[in-house]
Amino acid sequence: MTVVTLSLIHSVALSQKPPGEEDYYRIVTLPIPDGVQLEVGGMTSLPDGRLAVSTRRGDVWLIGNPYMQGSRQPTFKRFATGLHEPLGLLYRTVGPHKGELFATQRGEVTRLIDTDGDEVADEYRAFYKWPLSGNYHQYSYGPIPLPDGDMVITLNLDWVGKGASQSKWRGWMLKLNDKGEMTPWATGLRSPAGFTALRDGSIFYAENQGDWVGSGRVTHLEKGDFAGNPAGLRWSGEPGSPLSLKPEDVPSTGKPMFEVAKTVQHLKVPAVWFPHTLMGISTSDIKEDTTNGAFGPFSGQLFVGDQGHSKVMRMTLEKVNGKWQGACFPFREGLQSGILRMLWGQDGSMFVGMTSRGWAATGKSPFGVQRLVWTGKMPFEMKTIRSKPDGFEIEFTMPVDRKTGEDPASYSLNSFTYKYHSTYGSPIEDARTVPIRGVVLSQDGRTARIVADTTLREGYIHEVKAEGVKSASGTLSLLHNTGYYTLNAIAPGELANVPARTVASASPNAMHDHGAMMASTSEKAGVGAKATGKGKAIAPTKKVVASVSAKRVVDMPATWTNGPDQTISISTKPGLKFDTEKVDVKAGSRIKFVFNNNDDMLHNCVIVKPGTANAVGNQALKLNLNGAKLNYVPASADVLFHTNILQPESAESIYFTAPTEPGDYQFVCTFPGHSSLMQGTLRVVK
Ligand SMILES: [Cu+2]
Repeated sequence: MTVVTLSLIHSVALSQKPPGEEDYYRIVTLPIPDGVQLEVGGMTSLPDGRLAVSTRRGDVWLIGNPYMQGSRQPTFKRFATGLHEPLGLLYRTVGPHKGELFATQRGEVTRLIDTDGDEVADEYRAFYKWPLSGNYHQYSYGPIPLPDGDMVITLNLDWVGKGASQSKWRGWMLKLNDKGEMTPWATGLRSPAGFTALRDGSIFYAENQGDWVGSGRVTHLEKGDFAGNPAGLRWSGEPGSPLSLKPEDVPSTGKPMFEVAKTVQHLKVPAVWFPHTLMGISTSDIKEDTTNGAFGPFSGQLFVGDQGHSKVMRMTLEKVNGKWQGACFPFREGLQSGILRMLWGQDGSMFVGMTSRGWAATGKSPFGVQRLVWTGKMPFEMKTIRSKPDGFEIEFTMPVDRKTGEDPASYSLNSFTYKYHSTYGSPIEDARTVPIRGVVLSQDGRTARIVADTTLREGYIHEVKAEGVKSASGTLSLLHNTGYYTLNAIAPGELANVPARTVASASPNAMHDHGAMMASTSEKAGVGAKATGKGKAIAPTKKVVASVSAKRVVDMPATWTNGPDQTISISTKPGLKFDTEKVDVKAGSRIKFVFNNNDDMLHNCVIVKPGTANAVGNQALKLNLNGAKLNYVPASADVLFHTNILQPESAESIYFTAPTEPGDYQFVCTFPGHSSLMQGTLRVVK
């Protein structure tokens, strides 16, 4: 290990460029023959090392030599075809169907049987079926094997402007035995594309932001659990249902989920929240690291894919007072399409299966398979974060420098939560800075105990940053300096021996300061608006002045007695697009601008100066914890006008006077992950 570390330092010193993710995890792209639309829905490995991939187009491909050994190209053989969007594939290794491929189509789990050994399926046998409503959002996933030989599948909710369960068992996880007998396992699911069973049999599933889901999250599901979206409870009266909770038993109060769970029986809080846009935007597959070190220093931890941000994230778990909880961290971005599936290769590398049709992603390719390979270099990372009775303990992947590692100023802690309500998503709620009393660094420099100067808030997400910490050699900063720990329960144990701090940094002040910081950020947005002077001609009504900035005027100005000169209506299209590429307006004319969000996710529309859409989109990303509160609109002179973030199936009209200077102005959605794709031109003409 020492040798590895030294060689890394050597190479850094030579290049003078801080190492990036690519120095530790290489991406190897699998070449795909022309004509194969490999929109990966499911992925499994065969005992001989080949990959089997089911595609959303309905095919199953067997891919030989996926490791491209000896520089040979992979081979593709079509095993099955004509399936209905199979979003899961499993090679059975136990039981009476050992050696068969199981695919989950929209309406059934199907056994694909090759009777004559020519590696083409001859029989497609229904193993377990369920009804369909025909709604586009009725995705079905799995099966995932359990250690006891059973399997689980999950069924998405319909989308009808909100989540709905229009046919039986939508919104459920179902358990299947080898005879094809089904046991309803848990419900409250909304869009459960990824789930896994750990080696100990514990089942975890990943949820996507939506109605009743403030942010992405991973939840431990035991029999009879209710994971939060009430639509599936419609079927709780059916025979075999493990719970009798009804949709009307679940109040939409906007209180945090952990509060509501104190009174709603069966409601299960997540083990780990993945803060929306701070980590990713759409969780997908979950994989436990079973590589025993072949994939790097994270053995036993979990990796979670993200569809929209084309990246893989990392998650650690611990059990405190009988509850699962833990932290998530960034891991590796830059993959070529939207990640749906992850699979361990025989060499301990990770295959990543991707598709982005209709589910746009930052990766520009429509589909693909890539492999993440550990280069053998040790990344300087927070390996894990653990709860302590008076704070957190960070374990690093390598010893840290004593001076920066012991300095409280190298760290910061913030806590926050989300609303639990029928609305789509949630802003960050009740954010507070947690003052740090001190830091105790272990003798070997590998763990730092961060002691809070206030009682931690159970139930809240804790942002743990270690921005100032350097590696023992002093040359490296952390590859990723932030983790998010979901504190369902504060761990018991001994308090660290750190004396209370003196008056200068007493905790109540620190908390106040943070509130002031947030407020001033919002104010700045308003001040910036006035400073640009663009709102001058608008002469808004008094009500408008009181409620919105000059960049977002939602009532028609009183002086527009003849109404607007032009009304523009722009809508969204699936796949992160506006329905309008270009629209012309006359310089200085009065514009009513209607933005319709008829998509199934959140969007805004921001009108910016020519050529600045990408820059404004990037500034929006940097708003971090303040982003949602500010509608992802940065305080920038390049921003001329904007709508707020709009819920799905909602619209907002804003009024503005077009710039007097002709040019190709732009409109852009600055919701994180959208800005590079959701752009259009507002051409101002004489
Ligand atoms: Cu958007």
